[in-house]
Amino acid sequence: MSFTRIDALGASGLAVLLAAAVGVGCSPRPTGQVSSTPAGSIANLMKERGLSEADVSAALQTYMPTGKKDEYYTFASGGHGGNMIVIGVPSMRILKDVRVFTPEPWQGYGYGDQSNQILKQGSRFGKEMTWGDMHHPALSETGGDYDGEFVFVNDKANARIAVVDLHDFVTKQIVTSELIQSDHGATFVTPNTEYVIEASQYPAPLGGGYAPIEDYKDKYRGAVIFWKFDREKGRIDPDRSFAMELPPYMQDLADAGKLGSEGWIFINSFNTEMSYGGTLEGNPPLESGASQNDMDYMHIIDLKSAEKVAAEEGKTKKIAGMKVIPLDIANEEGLLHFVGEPKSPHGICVTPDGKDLVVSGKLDTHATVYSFEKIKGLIDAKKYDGKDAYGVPILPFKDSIRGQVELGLGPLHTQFDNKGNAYTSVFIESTVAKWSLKDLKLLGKQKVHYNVGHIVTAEGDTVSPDGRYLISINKWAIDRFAKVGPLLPQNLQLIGIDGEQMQLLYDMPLPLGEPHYAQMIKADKLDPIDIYKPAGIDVFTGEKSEFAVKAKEERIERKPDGVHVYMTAVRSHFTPDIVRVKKGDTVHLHITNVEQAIDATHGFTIGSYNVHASLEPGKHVDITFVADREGIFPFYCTEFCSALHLEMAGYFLVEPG
Ligand code: RUQ
Ligand code: CUA
Repeated sequence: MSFTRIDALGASGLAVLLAAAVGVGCSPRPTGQVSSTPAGSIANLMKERGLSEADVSAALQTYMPTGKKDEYYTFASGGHGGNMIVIGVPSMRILKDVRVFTPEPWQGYGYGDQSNQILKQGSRFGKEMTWGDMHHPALSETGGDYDGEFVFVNDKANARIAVVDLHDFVTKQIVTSELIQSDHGATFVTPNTEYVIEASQYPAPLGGGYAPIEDYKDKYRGAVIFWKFDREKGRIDPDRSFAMELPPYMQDLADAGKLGSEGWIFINSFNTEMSYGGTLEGNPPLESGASQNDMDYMHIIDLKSAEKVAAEEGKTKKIAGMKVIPLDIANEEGLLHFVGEPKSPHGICVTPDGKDLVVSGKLDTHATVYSFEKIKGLIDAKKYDGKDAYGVPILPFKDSIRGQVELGLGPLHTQFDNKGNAYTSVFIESTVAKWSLKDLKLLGKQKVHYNVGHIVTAEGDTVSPDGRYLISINKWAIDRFAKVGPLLPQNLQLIGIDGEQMQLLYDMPLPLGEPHYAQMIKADKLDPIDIYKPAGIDVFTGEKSEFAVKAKEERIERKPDGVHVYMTAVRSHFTPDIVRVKKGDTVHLHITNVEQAIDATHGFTIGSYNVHASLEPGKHVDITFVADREGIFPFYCTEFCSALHLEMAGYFLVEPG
């Protein structure tokens, strides 16, 4: 019996199916049919647990029997946890917690030389950051579709971008530019991942210097960085990246054009009032100062032309090492246009066909649908409503839009399905609104609990969304789960969207930082490796390490720079298992897990030395530290790897100097 299309059966159909399956109330089960479910037990279960048919339908759509795998991966930002969570859909089981901006011992991330280097790359003004505020993951794309190779994430607090390789789900690179001091319109990729977009949020003097806040209009600026991605190397190339100066409005979310609008970049903004707070100094608070104007500006950037201008002699300035197109050059070259957006817009989303843009504002009840064709026509005809204070031409709002659709209080972010529908989160009323892109009609609403921010649908911001599932990423959970004190988990709600009406399927508490945005990709698009091959791989270069150790070549060597320990790990021993050093020695541990069996992972720790490593099959790790305390320090394997796991241990002996 197949339950795959049960959502289409409706509740009464479900009852019949269930009855047939377990023989409730209908004809008795034919003799000879073997079942582990006693007759009537499902009906009893439903009764005992007070489950409705809708509940059972939801359970059947999300339950994953042992050994069965999820159809989709969702990559959700971990917010101020600085990590990224990988979730299987429809089961909503957590599959991985990828560390990006935050150290984490289980993965050994931030506990060895290699991953420390990655974290160090993200230093700002010489200071190492051990956390980040991740908002928007972006899967790499080919032809506007997710290709399953990489995912990029941002850190709003410290203006950083990271590259996570989906072959092993490990962070490979963090880039940052001191040009800007925060970001939010990040990360978004162009349809072939040529560029990863990072737009600043809070204006500041470009490059990180000081200027009095009273000089806000003159000295403070926004900027957007176009980070060039080198797919061959799987890394961002800062030397081939460039930026564009923007007026000191607060740039918000961004999106890249696709198909007909490919080559264009769209960025929202708020606070075109250029309010900067100062409540104790007699100024209006930032939030009310920033909400005076009826319209803010969508930034429309001609990226293809900007790329050419950036390559020309004398058209850019170097600020904090970044090549920047100044605002006056951008204006001269016609690279930047504005069009009005209703009050404090937040979400901006290009439709799958690349023809329209959906913008919604927290303080406006509509989603506004812009037509790229109209925008392009106005730009070509130079039909402006005037210019802003910084000389940027403003396109007439009325001539740029295709229409508006009334959605409710506080519409934010929009995603799409495969049937021409759009779904918009409505923050203040805690609903998801479904509407038709074609005739801009509201089709229905689904209540969510509570205060939804972003939503994500399956492949929902690509050129070919899948429909199927939507996850409502809610900011509050209030009464949904057993109590755990004042800090509540987040609530990710899975919603089925294949039927006429949306169906709430599952509540998933997530006891980690706030996931802002997520992207959902078909699982079969990913092809992760099982082990590192050959043994001795440095995970952060992807190459065999020069310090890789082979079985039988383990040794301890004293060199001018300290004691080098070449160690292997294999079930169930470390070789060498006694390491003798003198107090004050610098110790270089080079450990290779020489195993090539799936899941034969070992851990390594030396107690009281804050040393830890995760050694997945084939992985090589280097750990450098100073043996600054004499004594006897047991080391052991931290993964229960075998029957003799407890015996996988040794002694680190630090003799008095
Ligand atoms: S957002 S606050 Cu994507 Cu709605 Cu960051
Ligand atoms: Cu190796 Cu436990």
